[in-house]
Amino acid sequence: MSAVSESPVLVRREGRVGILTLNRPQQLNALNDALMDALGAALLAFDADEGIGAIVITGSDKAFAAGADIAAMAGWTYTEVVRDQFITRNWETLRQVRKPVIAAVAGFALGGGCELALACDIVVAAESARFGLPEIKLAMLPGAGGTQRLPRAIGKAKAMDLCLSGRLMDAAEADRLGLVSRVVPAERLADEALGLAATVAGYSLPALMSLKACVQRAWEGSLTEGIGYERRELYARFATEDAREGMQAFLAKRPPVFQHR
Ligand code: DAK
Repeated sequence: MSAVSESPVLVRREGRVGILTLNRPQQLNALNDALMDALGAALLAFDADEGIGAIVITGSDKAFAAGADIAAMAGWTYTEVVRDQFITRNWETLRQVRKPVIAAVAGFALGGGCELALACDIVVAAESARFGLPEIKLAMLPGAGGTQRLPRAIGKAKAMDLCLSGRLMDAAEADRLGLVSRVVPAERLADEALGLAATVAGYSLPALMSLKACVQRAWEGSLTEGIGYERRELYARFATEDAREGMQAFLAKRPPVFQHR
């Protein structure tokens, strides 16, 4: 995927799809504060942009991201981490994004890089993708949601295996366990991810945001609460012009024209 500017995160758009490319290739896209700040700012800008319906986050052929930047992190003290709120300040901005976010992963997605992919809504993996939470090898632990999202994604037994052994898993295993949405040949990754994003971004934006929020409820909350939330969100669809258009277009046997309201 080409890009228009040089920074830790390259930003471009194709139609209604916003594309963010992690861009520290010499460090295998290791995540430092500058990169996470840039990523957060770009995510929020796309989320606020009426012309964007879905967002893709990708890396290089060799690495989506090989984790937090160990060189940067090595000097941090406990006091600094707590005082500066590293995680809440710039590592969890992705949680605020209401539009669908697709991770397009080739190569290493380790530590914070794996956690970043886990926090996306859809993960399209190249056959070259390698996932893992190897923080234990540094006497650390996955601290950007990994100990919580990985068990939810693949179950406790597999999550414990990965976290406690620090081993990597290939794309086929990640697919089998449900960590990724689909696996594609490496040379097809960009086309598959962008094609999927374009399809998603073509749907009604309010419906997409509502649907994403419903599935997040299932991921994070109880069934009873989730069913109630889903019901209210369904009722709310009937207040939108797009739902009327979608159903009328179906009945008239024509493609819908969504106005995203
Ligand atoms: N940080 C910094 N540099 C990294 C890096 C990383 N995570 N991963 C790779 N690099 C650098 C290497 O040092 C090397 O730099 P030069 O020597 O060329 O200067 C360059 O990228 C190429 O890497 P390799 O030479 O090692 O390449 P290989 O193909 O041989 O090996 C590898 C690839 C991915 C297997 C290997 O580089 C590796 O094991 N990397 C470390 C993976 C890892 O341990 N990841 C977990 C990091 S801990 C937090 C939030 C989240 C986290 C922490 C705090 N707060 C907000 C407080 C998360 C923690 C983590 O992710």
